[in-house]
Amino acid sequence: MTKNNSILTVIALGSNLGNSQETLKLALETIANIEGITIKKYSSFYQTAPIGPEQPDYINACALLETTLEPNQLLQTLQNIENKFGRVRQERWGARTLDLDIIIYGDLILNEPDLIIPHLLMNERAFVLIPLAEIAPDLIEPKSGLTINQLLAKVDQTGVKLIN
Ligand code: A4P
Ligand code: MG
Repeated sequence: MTKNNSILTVIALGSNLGNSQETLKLALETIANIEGITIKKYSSFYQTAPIGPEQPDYINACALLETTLEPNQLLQTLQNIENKFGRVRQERWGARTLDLDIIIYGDLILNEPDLIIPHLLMNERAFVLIPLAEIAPDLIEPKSGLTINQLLAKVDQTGVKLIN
């Protein structure tokens, strides 16, 4: 917890349809303008091989936020932004113009039908852990108690390339 009861939070950004780099930039600007959210840091953009059905490569990034929004308010806010960017939900894990996931919310562990925090698959996904290690290597993932760098050491890091 930091001042004003704001919570240190991580979100992951992904896109693999349209101009994905532009989409992520605009999404970060949109998030930065939301009352109750401050972006502390954001990572470089990475080109990543798709996990799931055959589809184009993704552009992925992570951002470290401070927020006074409750987890469900934050989810709703991020979903509104996804919708604004023209996201149409089709097949699970399929291609999308913008995907915004809550990865970590302070030390909260939450298991609700529509919101699981920390993100269920973050510890297996190099496309989340590599960008996150760039901005918050020593942050602790509350379920495992391990740092991002420790989690990263356990995953296959192939298929994730830094974009210059
Ligand atoms: N939901 C539950 N927990 C969360 C959370 N922590 N953050 C619920 C955000 N949403 C959460 O998500 C489905 C529902 O998950 C939401 O309605 C919310 O209530 P969605 O975004 O509509 O659908 P999805 O993203 O297709 O499903 P899912 O299971 O969230 O997929 P992922 O895990 O987001 O994976 N490969 C690469 N290289 N890079 C990627 O970014 N992304 C995916 C999507 C697959 N392969 C990828 C990438
Ligand atoms: Mg999602």
